[in-house]
Amino acid sequence: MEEKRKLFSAVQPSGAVTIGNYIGAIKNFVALQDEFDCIYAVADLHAITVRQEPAALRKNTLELMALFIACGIDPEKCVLFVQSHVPAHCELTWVLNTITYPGELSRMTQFKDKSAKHAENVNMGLMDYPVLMASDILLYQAAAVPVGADQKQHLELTRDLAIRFNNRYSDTFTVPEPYIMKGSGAKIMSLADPSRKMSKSDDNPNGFITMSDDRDTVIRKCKRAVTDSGNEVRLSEDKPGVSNLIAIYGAFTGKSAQETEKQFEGKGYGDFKLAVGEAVADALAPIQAEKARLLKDKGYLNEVMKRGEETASRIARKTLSKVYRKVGFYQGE
Ligand code: ATP
Ligand code: LTN
Repeated sequence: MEEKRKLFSAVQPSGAVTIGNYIGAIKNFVALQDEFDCIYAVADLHAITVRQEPAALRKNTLELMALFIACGIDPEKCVLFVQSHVPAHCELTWVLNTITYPGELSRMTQFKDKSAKHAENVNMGLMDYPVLMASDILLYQAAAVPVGADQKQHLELTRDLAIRFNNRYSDTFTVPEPYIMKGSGAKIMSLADPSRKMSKSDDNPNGFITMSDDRDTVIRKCKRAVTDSGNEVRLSEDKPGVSNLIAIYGAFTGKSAQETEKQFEGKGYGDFKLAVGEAVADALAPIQAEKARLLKDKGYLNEVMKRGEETASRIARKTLSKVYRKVGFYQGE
């Protein structure tokens, strides 16, 4: 049997998952599970680079695992695990740190944004975040990494580190390709300010829709979404608010921008926003129901995580021991 190419991605359990995370990342995780050998992690080590309430982090980890499965990731086809359960992630990070330059990390956009946002807690972990992310990917020899557009810079660093290591110590890592959706789905913007990305850590909850928002909340947030002057539903650079809603509508209904423009020809923003809200709420309802059902069966979720941990550890160990051998760590002879 021909071996499929490997794919890795992760989401942080750092709060309520937004429809931006879903459209930019999780939806693709589901779509790619037949084409690739997929490994998906709950990135709790990454999450603590900004302060987390311990009880909330524990709860969010379990919830994210349930959400992955509720969205359609099949634990029989994919490896699903929690990052901190596999120590190799930290171990490889240490080695990769020794071939990473501080300047490469301090100029990362996410580091600059998050340092500004969490000025009271600019820690080394926040700066080292992309090296941990590179370790996640390289441990599994992933060829493809589905992420939203905001992670492109981190993927470039991952590629640089893989190439640098391979050149210094001989071929060890697969150099991964980012898998970023084409079009506007790769970066869903805030409903309150379409010049900024939709983010779960936004202080204004009207900016984002979470995967657990109820129907009324979803419809209210869509109705309130900032749109542009005029009243024509049309995809255009000078209509960032409407274009963003067209992308969201498309992601949940499968309709292209042209189809949506046609559907709402001659109708105003009001009708369109209501339709977006209803489409999102309709799509979220079954996911929410399935997630609630899964959360009642903690035994099952724990078992999935355990199985994932075992498979992930096995693959990761193999790469790590290769790395340790190449850098010259004595491993018994
Ligand atoms: P925060 O917004 O708090 O910084 P985040 O949501 O960006 O966190 P993650 O939970 O790690 O961080 O993101 C998970 C995945 O969702 C990543 O692949 C990321 O690129 C993608 N993603 C995040 N926000 C968006 C967005 N607005 N549009 C599309 N994809 C997104
Ligand atoms: N930093 C990512 C989450 C993440 C990730 C990864 C994504 C952690 N490790 C490895 C892809 C591959 C984010 O989306 N904010």
